[in-house]
Order: sequence, then C-alpha cells, then structure tokens
Amino acid sequence: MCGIVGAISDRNVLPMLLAGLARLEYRGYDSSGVALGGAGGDFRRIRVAGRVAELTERADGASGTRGIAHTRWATHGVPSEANAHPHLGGDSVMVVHNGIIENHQPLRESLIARGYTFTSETDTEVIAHLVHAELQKTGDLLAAVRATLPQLHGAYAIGVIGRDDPNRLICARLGSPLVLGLGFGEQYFASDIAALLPLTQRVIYLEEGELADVRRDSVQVFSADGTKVERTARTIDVQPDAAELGQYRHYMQKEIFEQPTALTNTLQRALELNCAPEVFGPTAGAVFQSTPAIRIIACGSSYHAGLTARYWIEEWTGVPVSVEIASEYRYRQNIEADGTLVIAISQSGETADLLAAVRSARERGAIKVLALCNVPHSTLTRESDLVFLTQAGIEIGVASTKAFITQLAALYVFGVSLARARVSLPDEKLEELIGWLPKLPLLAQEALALEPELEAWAHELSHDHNALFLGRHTLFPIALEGALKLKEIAYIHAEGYAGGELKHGPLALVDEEMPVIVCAGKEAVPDKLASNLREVQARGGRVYLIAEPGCEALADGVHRVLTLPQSSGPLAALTLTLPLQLLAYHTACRKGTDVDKPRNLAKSVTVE
Ligand code: HGA
Repeated sequence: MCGIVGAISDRNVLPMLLAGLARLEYRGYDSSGVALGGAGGDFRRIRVAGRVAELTERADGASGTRGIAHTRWATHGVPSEANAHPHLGGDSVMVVHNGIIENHQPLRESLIARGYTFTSETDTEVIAHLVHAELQKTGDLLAAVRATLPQLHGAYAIGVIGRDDPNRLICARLGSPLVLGLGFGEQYFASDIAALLPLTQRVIYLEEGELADVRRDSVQVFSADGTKVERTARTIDVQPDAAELGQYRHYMQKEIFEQPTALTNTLQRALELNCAPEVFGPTAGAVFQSTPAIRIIACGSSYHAGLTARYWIEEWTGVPVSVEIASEYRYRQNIEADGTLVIAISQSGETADLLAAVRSARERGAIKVLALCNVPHSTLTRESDLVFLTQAGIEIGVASTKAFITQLAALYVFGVSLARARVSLPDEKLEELIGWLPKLPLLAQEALALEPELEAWAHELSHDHNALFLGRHTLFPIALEGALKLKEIAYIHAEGYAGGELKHGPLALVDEEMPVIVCAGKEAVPDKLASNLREVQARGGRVYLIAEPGCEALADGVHRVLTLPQSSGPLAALTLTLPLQLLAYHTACRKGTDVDKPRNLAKSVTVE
C-alpha cells in the first residue's frame, strides 16, 4: 500500500526521500511524488503516474532541506499525475496521506463553497485544503493540523509541509502506521521502518491519534488534545541489508528459500521453553487454562494458516475453534463468550480490517487477544495481551511465503502449548508433537529440493487458464493457499477445495483442460482422497499429485507425481506448502508476470 517518507535536515533531503520510497516499493503502488521546501520560500512538488525510478529522473537537479514523499496505491481516483500525492492546500501547504477519508465528499463540498478549487479526484486533497484553511486562522502549522484532524472521519497517516515554515514538518496518524526516525541534526518519518533503515535504527512509533512536530534537532509528540507526550526512542535490530535481493531473481524466490532459516528462528525460543505457554507472554498460562473457546481472525494467507490450525487445536485440546475473515467479522453482530481467546494473525500487524475486527471483538466481550505477527512494535502487537513474533524477517514479495509458513509453525506451537497448559494430552504425545519441530527446517529444505520437477510442471501449467487444488484435513487449507498463490502471481484462475466437496460442484468443471493439483498426506485421510482422484481421472482431468511417502496408492495412473523424501507427520501442512509456492512461482516466471508486485495487489493492506 502507500508509502510515506518525510525528512528535515541541513543537507538536501531529496536523495534520502527517493531511496526511502524505493525501499517501500515492495508494498505495491501506482504513482509517486515528492514535495520539497528550501530556504527562501522555495516550495515545489514533482509527481509521476509511475515508478520511483521515473520520479527520480524527473526530480533530477531538485533539492530541498525538508520534504515529504509518497507512493500511492489509489483508493479514490484513478492512478494519474493529478491524483498523485503530495496534494496542495491553497498555495502554501502540501500533504501526503495513507488511508481513506470517509467524509471527503461533504468536506469537499464545504471547501468548494469556501472558494477552494480541487485539482484531483482523491479524498486526500480535502486534508490539504483544510490544513490551509486552519493555517489562515492560526498562522501555526502544528495548530492547523491539530484543528484539521477532528474533522476527518476514516483512517490516515499524513505528512505535512508548509511553504512558510522552513523549520518543521508535521505528521499524524489514526488507523494507519507511522514511525519517527531519529538522526543527528536531521529527523525523519515513514509509514514503514524499511524506508529508514539506512538512515537510522532509532525510532519512535506514533500511537493512534498522535501527531508530531518534526524539526532538525528534535521531535515532539502530542496526543490529539495537544498534550505533550514523552517518548523514549527504541533501537530496532533489523539489518539494513535485510531488504536486499542478493543473488536471487525475485524477492519471492529469495523468501521461499529463506523458509528453513525463518522456521529455525521462529521456533528457537519455543524449543528452548519446550513449548511452555510463556512463549506467548508471562500471563499466557492462566489465559490458556481458562479460555472456553478460541476465535481466530485473519485475512488472506493468514486466514488459511488459521484454518489449518483449527484441526490441530481441536484435536489436541478439545477447545472449540472458529476461524473468521476479519472484514466479515467486523461487520457482523458477533458474540464473544467471556474469556474467549482471540488469535489475530497478520504479517505486518497493520492490516486495517484485522485491527478493526480485534477492536470490535473487545467491545463485544471480555476477551484476551493473542497477536501472531512478524513485525515487532506494530499496532497489532501493541494492542494485544499476548504476542508471538514470527521471525520470518522482512517479507517483500506481495505474495506471502515465509510469513505464512512461520505463522503455521507458530500456530502449531500454540496448539501444543495450549495442550500443555490444559493437560489435554498424555506426556508422550506432547513429546512426540514437540519432537517434530526441530526436524522442520530440514524437512523444508528437502521439499525445496523438488524445485526442478516443479519447474517442469510449471511449464505445462503456464498454458492453462484454470486450475483446481484439492486436499483434505489440514491439507484442505493448504489447497486454498496453493490456489491463492497461483492466482495472485500467475493470474491463473484457481480454486481450492476440500476433496469431499468435489462432487458437490467443481467436478462439473473437470475435463482434459483442467489441471487438478492434489496434496496428499498420511494423516490427511488419504484413502478418501484416493476416491476423489479417481473421480477426476474418470473425467479426463490431469492430476498433479504432491504426496508424503506412504501415499503411493494414490499415484496410480496420475499425470504427474512428486513425493517428499520423508514423512513430516503432523507438519505435512507446512512441508506440502513449499512445493505449491514453487509451482506458482515458476508458473508466474514462465508467464512473465511481475512476481513481486502482482497487478492490483499491495503488501500490508492498510486501507479497508
Ligand atoms: N485515499 C488516498 C490514499 C490511498 C492509500 O492510502 N493507499 O494505500 C488516495 O486514493 O490517494
């Protein structure tokens, strides 16, 4: 989604703004722009309906000692230069914005009535004019922004620069993330720390409703009512080169192959503590013992991780689990039993629908929230009672791979911890379940070694327009995930189904043209899946079978088969995910799509 970067210094800030935007490109965007202010009233903006590289060319030779920059993922108004940010308020204010202003229409009408002229179709432009209008009253940029914010309904992270105020930038947030970066003699802000990593690792996360006055030598944070807030900076330990592509062709490829390491890192503490509840926080033991039910809320791939975990948790603990899509949950009259544990899953911890769903869950019951998240200090982790940080490292490819696999690992650990806290399994069974975890990185490595065969499969699939994915038990959500990957990056229409659902509809689609990708595991009712395969074969469907050893009976007469070198027991959902990622990746490469930034999609969905 949109990226925001701001900087104020004694030197030219343009190179750092452009480098920051480039580091946010992975989030997905359609246009970009920058506003610069210098001494002596210099005040200009440069915008393009295209990439940061194009903006860099157009901005060649420009300079300023303060500036704000933006990559836009359009929500209101087509991607165009006129709609690109920054937006100009009156003649003296410029604004970049991430989020949606829901009451922009009445605000626009009232501003037009007051004589303002709009030059874009965006919701954002109202913010710029409102700040300008308030500035006429107070003459102070901070006061003007503070007076504007209560007039806005919706979500925002904004950066504001004033023509006549050469010593400061103002920024504010509500519902969209913003982080301040502290330098020496220069200060920064951005929607994502990735933008700031080469400049500083000392940061302050703005909280909901706060705004900041950013000057060369200081930053001052204020709450919405104008009270000063004292904040201590944190030093973050992300390596600046974590976002580099290195030897790989795409970030997605790099991230697929980083999965064994990501799993090792994610599991380290859990294994040290033998999956004790404390892995999730000091109070987790009491919460785990008493919770009557579990509600998992998530979006996209994280939702598939939640669906998989339901099989583990219910089987090992007997605690009822329901799994919900955040954007549906937040708008229905759900009821939460007292003590319900809500598990909120998000790579970024900034997913707008998920944050709203969690807040709505809190309004409807005395619940506890466990965040499973890949970004420390994100809004989700800050608002949760218990936290498990997946250690996937920065994920840049829009299609989730290592974030998803580490979410699965975290959920598996959660199931085991819950069983431990509730004494719902005999010790030997617990030990057996925990005993699989140290083997996981190697099992993942072995699955990745199947790449050459999957590349050959991808060659065939790249000519198809549709695909079905089938699985049962924990492999049913993995079939959903495999289908999602293929549609996201290879633009092939794909559906995932539970094997048993085949004859309730999708079988009607099966003929020689239909590839059917089947995931089979020893613990995933293989006998029943075998019947589903025969149903497909009888209609001429091309079956591509990916199986654990022990499922050989299914391979009879199928079009293509790949078998993992060894069984992964209850972790088959994880190991069978990797071939599906590689299949989607190589199919997309064959088709020549923009693998890391698939069309119309964005990383970190910070708008509704
Ligand atoms: N609503 C604004 C900003 C969109 C955004 O935050 N995208 O991630 C616009 O459409 O310009």
